[in-house]
Amino acid sequence: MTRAPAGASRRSLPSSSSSPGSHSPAVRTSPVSNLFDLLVRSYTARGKGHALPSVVLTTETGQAYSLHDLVAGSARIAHFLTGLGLPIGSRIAVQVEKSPEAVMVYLACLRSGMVFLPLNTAYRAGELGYFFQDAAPGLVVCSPENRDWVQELAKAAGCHHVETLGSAINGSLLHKAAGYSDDFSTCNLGANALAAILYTSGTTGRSKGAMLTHGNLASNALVLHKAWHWQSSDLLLHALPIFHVHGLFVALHGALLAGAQMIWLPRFDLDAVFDALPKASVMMGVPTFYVRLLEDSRLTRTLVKGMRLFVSGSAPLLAETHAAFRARTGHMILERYGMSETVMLTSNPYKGPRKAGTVGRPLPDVGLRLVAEDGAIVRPEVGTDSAVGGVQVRGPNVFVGYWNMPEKTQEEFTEDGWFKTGDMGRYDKDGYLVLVGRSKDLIISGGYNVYPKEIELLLDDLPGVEESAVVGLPHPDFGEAVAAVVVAKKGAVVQESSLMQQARPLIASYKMPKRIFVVDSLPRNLMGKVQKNLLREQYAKTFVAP
Ligand code: MLC
Repeated sequence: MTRAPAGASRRSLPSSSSSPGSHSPAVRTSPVSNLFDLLVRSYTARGKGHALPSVVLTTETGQAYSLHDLVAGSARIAHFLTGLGLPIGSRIAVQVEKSPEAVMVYLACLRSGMVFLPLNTAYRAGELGYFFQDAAPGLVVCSPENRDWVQELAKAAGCHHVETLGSAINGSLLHKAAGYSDDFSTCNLGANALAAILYTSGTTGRSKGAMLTHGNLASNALVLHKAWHWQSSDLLLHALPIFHVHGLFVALHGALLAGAQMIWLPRFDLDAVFDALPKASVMMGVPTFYVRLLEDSRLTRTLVKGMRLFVSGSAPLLAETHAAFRARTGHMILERYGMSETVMLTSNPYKGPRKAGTVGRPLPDVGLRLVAEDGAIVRPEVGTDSAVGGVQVRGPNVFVGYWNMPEKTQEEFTEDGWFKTGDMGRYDKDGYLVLVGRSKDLIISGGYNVYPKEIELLLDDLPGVEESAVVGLPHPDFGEAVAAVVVAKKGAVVQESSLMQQARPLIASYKMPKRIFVVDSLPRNLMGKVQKNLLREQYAKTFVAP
């Protein structure tokens, strides 16, 4: 029987009635009862009749891990978790460097009925403290060097279990798990059991924990397996972080489900990526990856002749990057669209035209509709662009709600069960979705989401600051970069450099404004609202060459 963990406030499943103009398959729940079992069964099965690679992943230093290594390692950790006496559905908060052992922790959570809560390694104490207070984890796993201060935060949130995991197969977690058996009987709680909580920033400055079930993740992995023609002969170049949907679910699940191999890089390091590319067949990245590859003369057609698929997501890929990549390598990057709450929603086709500036069509099993301001459903129009509407989605991939936030959850779903993504889109003449903006105030920098409100609240609290406005400005490397415009309190003198210095220890570095402009006043409209569009125009050239 599935026990919903305390704090979980789930919405009920949407009805399956479809509206005209929407791509809306019947809502189905996944038949999978545990994602771990699905991945392992599938990995093993795909070996039959094929030369199944005995190695699942190889690290930068050449260490090879077999499926047995991952399964046995995760079994030992699962025993350790169970041995702590934590109730089923306990959150396991993990802020560690990327490593194969971190994957074992993830798999251990899936197997033991715990909920994996990955946290960006860039988060500072203030951010972690919030996540611990909100999610009330049963165990926190952190890097050995952070143990002291993380332990304090965990304790303050009522969590008394803190273990460490380093990237050199070190740390107390592995040490304590070492004595346990390599066999663990998977805890099958059913498709509706929570598998992970992913925190996403919010418009109010408060992050929300998106609750994803085994069924959500399994259904999406199965859909992508087919859509992108995964094969057991694939070698995935994995250079993404594993604390977000892209690296953790889309890339990792794809390779495991296919019985494929991975080259496991701790981060996107150009030299390591160029070393790995000639061996790889699939790479997934944020647009910054492709921009950086293009800036390097080592990127040639010959270098990537063994590749069959380059995927881009998490941020808009500029049409010029798409075109330049095609011209240089002969490859058309496949752009897709998703988010933490829904995993993947749309994709350009594997076979068929991949259109720059579009995110393709809804994936099978994903219901998608565009809703105009007056509530009318926007229909695709053959041969011409459609009107713009808010993107709403539903399907077995769509999360079950925000942790501890029933009201927010209710707000983000329509009465008939569609999730409002906050993105605005239109269909192009071929019915491909084009994202044209966001109804929510969001900056996407190098694939990371940053909500201005969070940074504004922080800046406003600094001594001498009266008010601030944070905007995203065009940036050649990160697509958009965070910038702040600040007004000083009467009589106070504030400077960019000292504001930077004070803010830096308080937030993740990717959220830090790359520039802070001090001005006399912010432009406001007649209603008194700050006109951020004027600020974006005024400072548009800050990071780009004139
Ligand atoms: C790093 N920096 C960034 C940044 N990443 N600044 C803005 N935006 C970013 N994304 C800053 C650091 O703070 C630091 O600043 C300096 O750049 C160098 O840091 P680094 O760690 O050496 O950077 P680098 O390794 O080059 O990382 C850049 C990157 C990385 C693009 C490779 O950010 C990355 O891997 N992004 C992927 C994000 C991702 O996986 N998103 C998926 C979300 S899931 P300073 O000042 O300290 O020197 C999702 C759903 C979906 O959105 O559809 O996929």
